[in-house]
Amino acid sequence: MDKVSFNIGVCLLKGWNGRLLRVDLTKGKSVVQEYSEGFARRFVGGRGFAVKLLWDELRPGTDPLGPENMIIYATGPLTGLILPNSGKMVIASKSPLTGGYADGNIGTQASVNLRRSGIDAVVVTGRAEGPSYLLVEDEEVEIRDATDLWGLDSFKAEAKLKEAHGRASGALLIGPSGENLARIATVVSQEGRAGGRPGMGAVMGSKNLKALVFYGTRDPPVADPARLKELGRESFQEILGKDRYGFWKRQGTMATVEWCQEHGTLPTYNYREGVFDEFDGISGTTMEKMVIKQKGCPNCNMTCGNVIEDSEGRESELDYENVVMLGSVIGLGDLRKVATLNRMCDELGLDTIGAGSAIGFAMEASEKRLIDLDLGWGDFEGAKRLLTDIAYMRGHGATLGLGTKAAAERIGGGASDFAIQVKGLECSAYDCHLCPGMALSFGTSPIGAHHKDAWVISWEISTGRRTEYNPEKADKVIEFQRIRGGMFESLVTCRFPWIELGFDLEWYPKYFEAATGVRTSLDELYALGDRIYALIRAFWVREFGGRWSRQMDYPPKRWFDEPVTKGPLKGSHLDLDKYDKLLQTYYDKRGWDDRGIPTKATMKKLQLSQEAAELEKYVKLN
Ligand code: PTT
Ligand code: SF4
Repeated sequence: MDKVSFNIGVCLLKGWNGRLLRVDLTKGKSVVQEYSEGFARRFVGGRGFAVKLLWDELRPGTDPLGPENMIIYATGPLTGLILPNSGKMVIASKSPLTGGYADGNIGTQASVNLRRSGIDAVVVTGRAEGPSYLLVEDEEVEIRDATDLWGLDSFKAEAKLKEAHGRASGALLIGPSGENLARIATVVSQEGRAGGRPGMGAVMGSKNLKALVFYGTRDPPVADPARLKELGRESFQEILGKDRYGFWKRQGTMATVEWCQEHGTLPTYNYREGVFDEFDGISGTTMEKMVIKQKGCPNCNMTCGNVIEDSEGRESELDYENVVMLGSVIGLGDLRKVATLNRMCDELGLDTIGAGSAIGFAMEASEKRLIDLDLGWGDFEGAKRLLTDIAYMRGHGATLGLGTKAAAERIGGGASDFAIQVKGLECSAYDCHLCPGMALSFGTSPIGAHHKDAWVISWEISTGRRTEYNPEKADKVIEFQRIRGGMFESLVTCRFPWIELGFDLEWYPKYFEAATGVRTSLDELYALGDRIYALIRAFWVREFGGRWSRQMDYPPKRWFDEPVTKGPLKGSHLDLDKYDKLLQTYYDKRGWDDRGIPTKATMKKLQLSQEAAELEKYVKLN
């Protein structure tokens, strides 16, 4: 197979390596390409790079599982620097689950190593003839045969790659679910990190790409190394001193289980209810007594991956989303059993949110006798079987592996009413029967129902206005989308120091300036977020054309039509008219029209006039 070398040479940009690696698996060729300073300044990195590349280069209507689709692995200017929580990258593509823009964020040594190999992002197109993996070792790039890795679970495949390329290498992999094109297959790394919920694993599988391995030994170029070192030292120290640090180290994201139960927002029985009678069995407090070790991403002193022994004596790394989606959503209240399902998802390369939602959906469909499947609530053995069937796309798994939206359409009989998704992506673990702001966040998330961009639920509940639909909620959603979906996804660094410990956001413009030499402010970084949001929206609209409508920004039907029957919010449900007005307020504030499409004036203000002209070929802009 093709092996090429590239010369690092002198990069005129500071903070960025200034290079993309382009790999065409059909031709077996790779080439390193320099990008312009304008591209770096306008789109910064990570999600910003990804959406611009997809917008410019992906022909609308491309089959997400066809060779022409692109998959992009993009770091940002902060990735891999000795700064808190900087071991992240974005994996993006056109989604086979939703048909729209998609990405995920993963923390892994692979991110740091990619930057240290002198490259900022890898763009993969084509389809290899047989199972392959990409190896980047400093200045050498090679597409290698992966026949002996194909079919292996992600843990076994990663162990083999580490054996071949050393423990310091970093790998991104798919499991059997990606190989078999399950649309809810994600990309995994380090036995418990995952990124790319909307089917990024299936895109890799469709390209016969089992893994990418990165190893690099040079520090990324930065403008002011001394200042950066000082900032790094001070900020790691500040994180250690935060009031919430001790509790965070004990429970990490798992503290949210009890909090959601208390506030009636813990999704239970496929989001029928917001409280779970057996929540104690899966809570952070229960987990604390079971933790055997903690794991995390590189460059992090908050290590949030809590590992426990599962019901079969194996290690399983837990997070809130994993536990709730494979616990209360499916009616299972035993943490060690939940951990077994979680470990299976990591091995098989299935997104735990998509998988838990698919199982909960199947349990309800079975209860309603819409499918011929004997699967009751909390049925652990049945859930195990179904997970395996989804990963291998066989039996009922072949339908459920398409995601709940497509599965419901295939099953019929009203099943769409209880498919808990937006734009085809399953909701993360927050029940919104009485959280209009969080429902708006799910509705307008740029990839489908993910909490990653605007997790406003904590603010919404703490301000005591769960039942109101006032414009402040739209403001809050936009504010969070700018910070989380724009800034963090483009600088590419973990948001947890800020959102979980109250680490000051003003650190980030300082890091950016020390790394790149470019003075910036939070407001400028938020404007970047708005540009990215408008372009992602343009991508969706270009793909969907006449099928696009504001209804695509609606949360699941269940939250409007079926009140919860117990807990503190008993009898509650969302109000469709009020939600629709809140959505309009959101559009108005963003400068989008009543179809949810950015206006010409908005595109111009965001320096997207050329992109607006392209979009006009598909839809008339206001
Ligand atoms: C993320 C989504 C989440 S969000 C979780 S737990 W979470 C689930 N994790 C999965 C998993 O594990 N295994 C698996 N097979 N599937 C999984 N699916 C689910 O995927 C993650 C942390 C977490 S834990 C969160 S919130 C934060 N997310 C960040 C983000 O999105 N951006 C950012 N700049 N910083 C973030 N920090 C936090 O990172 P997706 P990770 Mg993840 C095992 O990928 O597609 O975005 O979906 O990355 O390295 O595992 O760290 O309560
Ligand atoms: Fe990774 Fe958790 Fe650290 Fe964030 S806080 S960098 S997700 S280990």
